[in-house]
Amino acid sequence: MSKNYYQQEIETMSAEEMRKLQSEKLVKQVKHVYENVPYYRNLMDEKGVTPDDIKGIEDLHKLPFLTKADLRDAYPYGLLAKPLEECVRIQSTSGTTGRRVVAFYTQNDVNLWEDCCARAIVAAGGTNKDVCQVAYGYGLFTGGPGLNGGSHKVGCLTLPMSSGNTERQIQFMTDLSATILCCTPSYAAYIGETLKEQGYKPEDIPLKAGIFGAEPWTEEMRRNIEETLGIKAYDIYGLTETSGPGVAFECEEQTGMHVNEDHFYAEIIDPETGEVLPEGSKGELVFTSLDKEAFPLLRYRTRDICVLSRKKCSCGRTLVKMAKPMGRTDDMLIIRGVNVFPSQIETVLLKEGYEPNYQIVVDRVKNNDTFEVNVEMTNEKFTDKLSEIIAMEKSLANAMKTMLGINPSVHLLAPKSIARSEGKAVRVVDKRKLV
Ligand code: DLL
Repeated sequence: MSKNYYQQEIETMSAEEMRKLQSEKLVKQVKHVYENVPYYRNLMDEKGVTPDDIKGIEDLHKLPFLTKADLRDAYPYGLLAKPLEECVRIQSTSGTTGRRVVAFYTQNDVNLWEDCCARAIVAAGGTNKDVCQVAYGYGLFTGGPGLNGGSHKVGCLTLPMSSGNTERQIQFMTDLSATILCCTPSYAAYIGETLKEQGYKPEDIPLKAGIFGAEPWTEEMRRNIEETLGIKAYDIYGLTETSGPGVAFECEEQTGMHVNEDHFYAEIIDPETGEVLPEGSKGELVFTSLDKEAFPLLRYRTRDICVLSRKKCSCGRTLVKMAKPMGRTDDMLIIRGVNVFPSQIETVLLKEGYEPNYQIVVDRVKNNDTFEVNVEMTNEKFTDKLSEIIAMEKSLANAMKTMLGINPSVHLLAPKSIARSEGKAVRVVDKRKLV
């Protein structure tokens, strides 16, 4: 049995004790939100629910859901539950202003978030003897700051690398003998391949573990990364709305991620009817943050399709486990760790004077996402001069990069060359087979 706990009492708490703790926190949290977030109070009033109706977790289903559309409506301060003077940080998702989620944190929120990440690092075998290389993006994205904070809490020597500059990643990794790597699985695979090309064998690489998440990845990819880097690869899940990485993390059993359910209560619902489904059912994952102060979301619909399990885990943790997300209920793509909605591409095309006749093609070549956008030229823009076409492609790619934060390769096609569909247009061809 594993002794790798960061907060053993919580991580191995009995189901009854956990439910009691969650119930106490929920009652307090609902009062806090009702009193301080007029937006959510209105939703509760519309449903005819008051804080007095919520006596424990068994009453959670009475509360209204929150969706990404609510976050957009309430942007930027409408869901804030603490005065700005008490907030010390924001983090945000990638995307346009319209899609952007801005999450606020008090110092206590940051502290609890970092605890969640510390649990993940310890579950991956991390101690204060480790050198933890954080190669998630730093800045508004939650990956870098979250794992950085967790790594400090564990007492690892933290290398705040951020993503990119692979040569430098390898240099620091080898010179400083990094033992834990935190980044997206696709970047881990890319680092692995580069190391291999440079002649490194798994036994020459100092790493022992990796904590990879922020995008879907398969068991095949896990095996591939584990073999190339000579490590054990652990999954980690989270979203900006609930604070970031560390909502759930994998233990040595590697059969799903333990949800930090003392902070985030998980439900699975039928995405069509909103009905709560029993354990083991596949449906949309919904989270309630039980003790976040500044940005506490109640019954937030993640759009991730998932399954929960309370099967006993050999690591000794009693925290409920979530399977790897099995897709989404919306059309969001995650390309190189960045959230991309087809509607964003459409917005750029219309702004730049194109018709919305396009197709996004995503693939994974050598473990790296490729991102192509095929766009029809309009009759007005049509030209057969190569230099003009190249210039137009470049300018469109730049406009998309500004909108999305990542660079697509844009191909202009002759008018009417993208097949018209009789039903829904096929806007996305995802060849990565991630689930
Ligand atoms: O991706 C937070 C994060 C950072 C998680 C670093 C793990 C590691 P967002 O950018 O808001 O936040 O994207 C959240 O990414 O709803 C899922 O669809 C997807 N996602 C996150 N982790 C995983 C994972 C961060 N382990 C969205 N497997 C979520 C599959 C994941 N999908």
